[in-house]
Amino acid sequence: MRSLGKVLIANRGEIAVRIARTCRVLGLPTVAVYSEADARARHVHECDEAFPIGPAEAAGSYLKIDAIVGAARSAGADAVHPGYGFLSQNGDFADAVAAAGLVFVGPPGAVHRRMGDKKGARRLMAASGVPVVPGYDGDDQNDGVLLAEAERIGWPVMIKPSRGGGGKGMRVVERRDDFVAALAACRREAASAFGDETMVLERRLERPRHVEVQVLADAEGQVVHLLERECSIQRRHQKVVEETPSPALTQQLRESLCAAGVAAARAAGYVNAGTVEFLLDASGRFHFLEMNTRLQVEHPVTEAVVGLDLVRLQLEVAAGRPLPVRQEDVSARGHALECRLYAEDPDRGDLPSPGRVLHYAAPEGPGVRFDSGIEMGSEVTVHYDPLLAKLIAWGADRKESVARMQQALRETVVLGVATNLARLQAIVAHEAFRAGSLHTAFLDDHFSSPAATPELADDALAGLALAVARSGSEPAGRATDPFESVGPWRLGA
Ligand code: MV4
Repeated sequence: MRSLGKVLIANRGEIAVRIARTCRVLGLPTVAVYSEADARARHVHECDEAFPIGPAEAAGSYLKIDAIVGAARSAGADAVHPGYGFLSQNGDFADAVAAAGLVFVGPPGAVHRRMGDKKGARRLMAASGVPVVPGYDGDDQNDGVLLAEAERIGWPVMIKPSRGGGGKGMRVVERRDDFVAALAACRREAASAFGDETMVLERRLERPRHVEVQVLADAEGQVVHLLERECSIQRRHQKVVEETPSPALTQQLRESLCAAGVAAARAAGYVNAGTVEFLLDASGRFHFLEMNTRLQVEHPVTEAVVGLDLVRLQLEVAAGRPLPVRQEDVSARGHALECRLYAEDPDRGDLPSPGRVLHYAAPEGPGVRFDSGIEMGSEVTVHYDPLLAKLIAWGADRKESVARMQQALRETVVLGVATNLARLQAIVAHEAFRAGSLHTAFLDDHFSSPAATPELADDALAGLALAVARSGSEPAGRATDPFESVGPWRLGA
């Protein structure tokens, strides 16, 4: 066992701020890294030291293994926390950190590679008794073999690149006649995106729910689960609202799902915090989809109901300590919801909306948590994910967490960039959402027309008026007409 010292956070935005918070609580010094676009970003302000690592483009900075390991060395860091996205699931990064004599806060490279390959992961899971979607994960990748396997599986079939996680590069094929052309297109895309054209085939499940299991494992082989999260409300493979417990599970189903999550983690030889994704079909059967070998964006809902700090547990396990929680100590209290606040423009097909955050107000109150990566004056650029903040609401039951979330959304104000705030308000107010009737086509079914998302609520407009009044007394150099600085906001109809 080693005790951790200085932690370099190899990330930006809200997750870097989140990780820095726990490090500070634990008394661990923190090191930020930043690109040229982020010299004045919030995460830099929240850390004790900061090192520049390259240009705005992530490929030259947050994705550059040498630059980050170099910064860790210069800073005299002892550990590197990768956050999510960027290099967090890159086995070569995990190995490079370890080779530099530093602790990687996550599983070793071999585990990332093992689970980052769908063909191998499916086989490993099936061999370990974890149910997978009926499909094909064989080595023989000839057109004829794949077509015959697709016929056996039954239409519609999904073609998924073996190396493409999170929905990247997958295609649905409705009938035999379209298969060979779709396969060729998938291979071309996968070859350029992943340098590997291996495909797996799966039966396309109809309107499945996405339910995932949070697992934690230590270096001694202890594995526990921290129950499930439901993440069915997504658009273009981007999650928007998540919750725990899932309204879809009976206690019996929950137990078998969570046991399957633990079995998956054991089969993977897992260490640290990870998430096992399942699809739940209409008949209540669940199927392994993939494993995320990192902390998830939506981890706060789990923290809210189980009362644990996942980043702290990650750091402890990474330091070689045994897990301080046994399975029998884990229990859920109440219900938690998370809404992701994105800088994207509902009037422009949800395209990212870069700009300066002129003003924002965070929600407060019982059971409310706001994890943000921004501060007044923050610049939202096109270079990175447009996630501004996450609102998390806890309640004694789903009804209370939903009501608290509605209040939290009413209190939230962001001026200067367009956001999906009104969309979030409409989602949590929707009767299908209130009924817990969630599935992966929820947003397409209920929110594809702009009319489904009304203008922002009156409370938010009151916040706008306040901010407009304040912006009138701002220093020179900003827009002189307060209404100009309001950006995409509109008053009235
Ligand atoms: C599927 C599926 C239906 N059948 N696989 C999307 C993200 C990636 N992790 C897997 N995804 C899906 N895989 C089979 N065999 C439907 C989806 C899917 C989806 C899954 C979860 C949440 C939202 C989704 C939206 C579209 C498609």
